[in-house]
Amino acid sequence: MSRTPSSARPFVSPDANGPAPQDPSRTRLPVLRTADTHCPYCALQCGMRLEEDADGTVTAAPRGGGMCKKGWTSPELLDHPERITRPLLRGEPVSWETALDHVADRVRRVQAEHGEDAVGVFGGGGLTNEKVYQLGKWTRLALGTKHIDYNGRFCMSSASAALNRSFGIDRGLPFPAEDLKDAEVVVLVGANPAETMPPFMRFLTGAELVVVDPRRTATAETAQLHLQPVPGTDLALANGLLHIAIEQGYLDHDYIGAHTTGFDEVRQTAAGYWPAFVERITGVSVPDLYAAARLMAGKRTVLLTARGSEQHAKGVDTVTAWINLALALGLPGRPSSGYGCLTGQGNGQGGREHGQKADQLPGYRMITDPAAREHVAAVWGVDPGTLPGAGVSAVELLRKCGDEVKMLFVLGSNPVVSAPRAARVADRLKDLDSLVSFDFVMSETARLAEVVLPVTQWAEEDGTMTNLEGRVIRRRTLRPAPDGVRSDLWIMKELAARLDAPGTYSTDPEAIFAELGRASAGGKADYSGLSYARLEERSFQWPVPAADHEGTPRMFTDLTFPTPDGRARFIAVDHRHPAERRDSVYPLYLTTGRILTQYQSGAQTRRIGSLDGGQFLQIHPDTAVRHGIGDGDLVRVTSRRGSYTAPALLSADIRPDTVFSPFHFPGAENANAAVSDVLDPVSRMPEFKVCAVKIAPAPR
Ligand SMILES: Nc1nc2c(c(=O)[nH]1)N[C@H]1C(S)=C(S)[C@@H](COP(=O)(O)OP(=O)(O)OC[C@H]3O[C@@H](n4cnc5c(=O)[nH]c(N)nc54)[C@H](O)[C@@H]3O)O[C@H]1N2
Ligand SMILES: Nc1nc2c(c(=O)[nH]1)N[C@H]1C(S)=C(S)[C@@H](COP(=O)(O)OP(=O)(O)OC[C@H]3O[C@@H](n4cnc5c(=O)[nH]c(N)nc54)[C@H](O)[C@@H]3O)O[C@H]1N2
Ligand code: SF4
Ligand SMILES: [Mo]
Repeated sequence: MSRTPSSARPFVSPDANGPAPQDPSRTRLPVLRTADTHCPYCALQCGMRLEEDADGTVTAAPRGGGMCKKGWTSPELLDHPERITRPLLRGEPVSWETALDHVADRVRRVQAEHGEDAVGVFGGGGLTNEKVYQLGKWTRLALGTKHIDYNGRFCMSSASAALNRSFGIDRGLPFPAEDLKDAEVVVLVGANPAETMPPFMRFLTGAELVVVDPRRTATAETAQLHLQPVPGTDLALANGLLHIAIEQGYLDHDYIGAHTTGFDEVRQTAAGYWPAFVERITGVSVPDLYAAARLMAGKRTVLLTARGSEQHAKGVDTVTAWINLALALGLPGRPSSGYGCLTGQGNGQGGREHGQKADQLPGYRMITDPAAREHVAAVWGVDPGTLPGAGVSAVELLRKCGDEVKMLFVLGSNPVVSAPRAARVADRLKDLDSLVSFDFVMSETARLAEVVLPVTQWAEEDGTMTNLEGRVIRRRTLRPAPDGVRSDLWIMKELAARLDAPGTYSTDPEAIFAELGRASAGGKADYSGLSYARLEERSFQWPVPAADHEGTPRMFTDLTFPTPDGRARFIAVDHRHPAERRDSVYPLYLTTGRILTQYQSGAQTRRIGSLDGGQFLQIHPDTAVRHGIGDGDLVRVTSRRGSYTAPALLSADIRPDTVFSPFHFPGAENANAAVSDVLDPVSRMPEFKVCAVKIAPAPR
């Protein structure tokens, strides 16, 4: 196990992350087939060419742009020995007939006894648009339940809610990433792209960088200015920067007057955020606050937030505070300027638009809106009255398991590892009458399932994904799936047939995409002008409301916003402390995140031999000494909810009051055993990025 987090190494270049070393004794055979597709992992969706040799070996290489180590090694999972290729019923291989009949029978029995809402669905932001769309339809029509939500609730939900509130629309980046090359200043708030999307760093080489992160990360290494706040204090920081901007006359009054509402209240709130007061809350020095504000003023500045700033019980208000700052400086809509949020999962953007959110219908419509219900019901050929209402958010859905919810379908997520308060989540799932997992490996969640259904991987399917720029791109099949494996779409169709469900279900992604287009027409995320034929030529950024529409690379360029009055909204927000503060019993803050070589719950990347990186606890040397902990010692990290163990990685790159672990590792090493499940009141995002812990040496 390598204990060196990649953040301990300075960032060199995206190419330093790949290609994976080839076996020199292996002579390349003739190429059997190729496919131009995109990486299976993060929201950057790097363009990738797959080649299959005559002996079945698949290799991946970038198409023009870059790729990180995870992309280069992604084909290793296709023929992995741990890949599942037969349905499993209580761990025993069975035929598809048996498995599907069993699942349909379970649904009928659970619903007959406990009602339709006793069945739930937990989806994922890595699923294609076609899967997400059909999943939302299948849940509402075939299962007839309101209980659907997905892991994007853990990911994007705070930024989504804030974007909708301030701008009236939720597209992570309102401009192409290329535009960042012309920005003069980029502020990265709680984002570590040098590890989480390395090729993205090439867009940032022209600008002065300000990084806001409690750790000196590989990204912070490249910055002109690194602000190192206490976790959970970004809101105060943003309000403090606005205070200075007002005091120093950095505001764009014409912009504020003509294109926004609500500034007066925000100005009053900001007045209370004196620099010395902000320094006391955040730990960022007054001179650094002034330096940051000065850097941004009067320039083409882009503020970008990611999970560090968003995964808090006040995540929505924190993002709002950064948007307020951007509006006050007159940035959104101006060239190479503005606010954006870095989406995380492969289809994190499309995954939040087409109906797997508890309160949502396709095209970013709300399920509680009568007009939206009518439109979508007409496309689905059903009466609007038959559509269920809004369900509950991901954490709340998991909490209901074994209680109100008796049966759960999970696809595209591994919540036993990735959900907060993970031990309790596992207990809840064990309390279900039936857990059904669609996956291609035995994830920790699949291990608890009554039925596991083996599905295709990215190189074996067609579809579309919507990347972090709102760009709709094509996933293309390289080769058919192994014997025994079926697509997520096929399983939905088969189960719908067994349940005599209303509506039609398809296994053809192109046909589903066409239907998705109709369902999204007139919605905020309008895909109705797109078709596979058009996507054959190039990618398009939504909205694309007509077949001759060229897409929308840049939003708000005329300085109007899709709010009722056409103006962006300032919303006054105040700082609150994290739900748990440090005290004498739990004297440290735990924050969590990612390392370059592992992806999410690790279900995929932990199985790839050439990807290294194990669990660790990043800890300041002074803090380690106080606790009698040496480099490499095993440490037990305990919160009010639970504990995990990790080897210590002594590093002066982290604040002395804070420790950090990645969340990619299961079992005794699972950081989410300790993490808090307190939720943001608006987005229902759990507070992944800060809780109070104590640490002690653990016996080996
Ligand atoms: N290698 C790799 N890449 C990935 C993923 C992966 O699992 N592995 N996952 C993808 C997904 S789904 C996502 S959502 C993105 C996430 O991408 P990022 O948001 O860049 O990743 P994180 O590591 O979760 O968090 C970023 C930083 O936030 C800092 N942070 C912690 N607490 C705070 C705080 O209170 N304030 C501030 N300002 N910063 C804080 C952490 O120290 C961390 O360096 O990455 C995507 N890319
Ligand atoms: N402590 C802490 N916890 C966190 C975070 C954090 O920063 N700190 N970040 C949160 C964030 S931002 C996210 S996005 C979540 C992610 O965490 P998870 O939701 O657990 O995401 P993955 O690990 O990507 O799980 C995807 C699962 O679905 C399978 N899969 C992949 N593609 C498909 C498909 O097309 N169909 C089907 N049926 N299965 C598929 C994979 O094999 C894997 O088992 O974790 C959250 N958890
Ligand atoms: S940066 Fe993201 S999309 Fe690109 S190769 Fe790495 S994991 Fe894949
Ligand atoms: Mo995410």
